[in-house]
Amino acid sequence: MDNPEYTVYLYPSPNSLKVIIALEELNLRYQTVVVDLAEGQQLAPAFAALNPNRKVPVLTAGDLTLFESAAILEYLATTHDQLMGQTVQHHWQIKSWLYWHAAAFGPMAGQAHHFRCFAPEHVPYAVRRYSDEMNRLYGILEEQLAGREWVCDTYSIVDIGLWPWVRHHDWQGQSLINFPSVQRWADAMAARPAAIHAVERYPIQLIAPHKYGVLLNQTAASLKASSTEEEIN
Ligand SMILES: N[C@@H](CCC(=O)N[C@@H](CS)C(=O)NCC(=O)O)C(=O)O
Repeated sequence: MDNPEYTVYLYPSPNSLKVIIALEELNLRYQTVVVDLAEGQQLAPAFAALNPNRKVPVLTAGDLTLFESAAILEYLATTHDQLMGQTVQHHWQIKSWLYWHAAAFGPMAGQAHHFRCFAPEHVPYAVRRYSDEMNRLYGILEEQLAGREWVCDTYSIVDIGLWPWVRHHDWQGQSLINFPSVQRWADAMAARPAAIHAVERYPIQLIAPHKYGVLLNQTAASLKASSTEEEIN
């Protein structure tokens, strides 16, 4: 593609999917670079220069480099003046829910996935803790969606941020039978062309258990060592 406005560094995972859905909804031109997390490409100095936290997604737009999926969603919505409400009050309501998604729903879902599906040892306390917390959060989302088409009334980046996690509610130990408004909303999200495109183009890619090491054994010292190693080579 000639001179796309945006480059997305991604791995087919919920956080990366959000960015693709937003770009598609906004009808923007972008290119993608897959960062192979299983091979530890996120730890390479060239990637650490884009995101000091060494995780995907990252978005670049000219001289600007952004990390954290919620910041990227907010940037795209604000820059293109869409998906972020029309009034000041609505805008801040959307921000509250965006932060809720980034600080509560997403991280707790990630921990639930980890302890329920991927942890090398079974830890009943952690499974219960994160499954219960997800159940509580689905209850909050259900209350919010009852009588509303979208989380903040009109379609927004909050819907885009939440849906890639809700798609995997079973990994979080939840059934949407208990959350009928969430089910109705998730079906509506799944039917949007932007979401259809994103999941077809980037189907979730699970990392093979024998490759978990690179994800699970990161410490400050190991990150430092990986940057030094790559610099020498
Ligand atoms: N809060 C971050 C989370 C990003 C994140 O956890 N990305 C994962 C993939 S979904 C990752 O890059 N993991 C690589 C690693 O942990 O080494 C966001 O919303 O962008």
